[in-house]
Amino acid sequence: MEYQNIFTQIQVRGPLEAGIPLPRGNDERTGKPFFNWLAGWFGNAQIGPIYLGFLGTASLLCGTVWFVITGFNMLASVGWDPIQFIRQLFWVALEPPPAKYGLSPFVPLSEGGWYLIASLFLLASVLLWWVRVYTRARQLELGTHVAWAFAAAIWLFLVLGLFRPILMGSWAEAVPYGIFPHLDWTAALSIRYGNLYYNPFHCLSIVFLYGSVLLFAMHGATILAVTRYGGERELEQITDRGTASERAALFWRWTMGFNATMESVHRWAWWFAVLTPITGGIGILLTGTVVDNWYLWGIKHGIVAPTPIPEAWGTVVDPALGGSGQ
Ligand code: 07D
Repeated sequence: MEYQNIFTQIQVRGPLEAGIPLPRGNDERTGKPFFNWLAGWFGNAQIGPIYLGFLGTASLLCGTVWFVITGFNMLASVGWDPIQFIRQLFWVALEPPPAKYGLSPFVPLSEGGWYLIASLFLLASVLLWWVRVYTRARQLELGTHVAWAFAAAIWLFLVLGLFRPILMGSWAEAVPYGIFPHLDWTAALSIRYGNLYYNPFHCLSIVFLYGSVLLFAMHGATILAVTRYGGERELEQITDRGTASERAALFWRWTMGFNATMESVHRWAWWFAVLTPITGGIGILLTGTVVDNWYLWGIKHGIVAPTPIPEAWGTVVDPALGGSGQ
């Protein structure tokens, strides 16, 4: 018999439990807990109880308002036809106001006013959820690492929807709500500012994104490989290094000459994940504000290998400068 699997196979079911009383009080819990076999494949089989509190409830309410405003605008855009709504779900959007309104908060509802209202609720929802994550961690007397990692993602979210539009002087710069429309927005931004691939912060962000994926796969695989020696009890292995962590460490020293420790691998993972949106946010903040064309910026700084341009084409001029290219 071998212990090798993708899904969790062992579902330990003790009595349903509500969790320890919290040292700081304020630990109300909502809902009667129950077991779910399918949930047990992916994590703990016990669902609930959940803590909602004021912040959680307010955040969910604001999120729902954003969701409903966005959904109804999308439905209106297909003439209130539910069939078309489903058929075109991937294409419909709630778009920000056009550039002529600048940063005005007073925009006709049908021209982006709804977008601004919805965005305000989304902002409130995300920020309230952050405070909830922070306060729950404090209540449990944990570190606040999850909250700060979430803050890094919120930094990119704020750059995309608030800081950059403000610096550019127009809400039109914000990202539309919609599945393909938000992807079209990324493509349009990349083309408009001379190809985002040449933005070094986009490069860095990709390094950390792919790096996070690689680290996650390496760490997940390593721990699964040593669970037969109790390796998934990582804390015990940190404080009293057992045969599982010894083997895991040796495996990596054998294969690549270096090993992270049972503790440091989590710091690697946290920093790689957090640096993805931090560097990304810097890159987006610079786009159109400090740098108008990343391709020309790349040529200027010797990053882009100069492509021989046929004589007849003349010099390349930043299209944003209104040059004709001679
Ligand atoms: C988006 C922000 C935090 C989100 C929060 C959540 C809700 C509620 C509601 C569920 C993820 C808010 C909550 C909204 C949800 C319900 C109901 C975090 C986010 C707080 N790129 N690119 C990146 C690659 C190209 C472009 C990052 C690769 C093209 C733009 C990442 C490629 C073009 C932007 C990345 C590639 C282009 C990015 C995102 C390959 C045109 C950004 C990191 C292989 C398509 C963003 C600096 C992240 C950024 C970004 C990867 C190509 C455009 C590293 C692998 C050349 C405009 N790209 N990209 O963590 O930061 O996102 O850029 O081609 O803005 Mg890119």
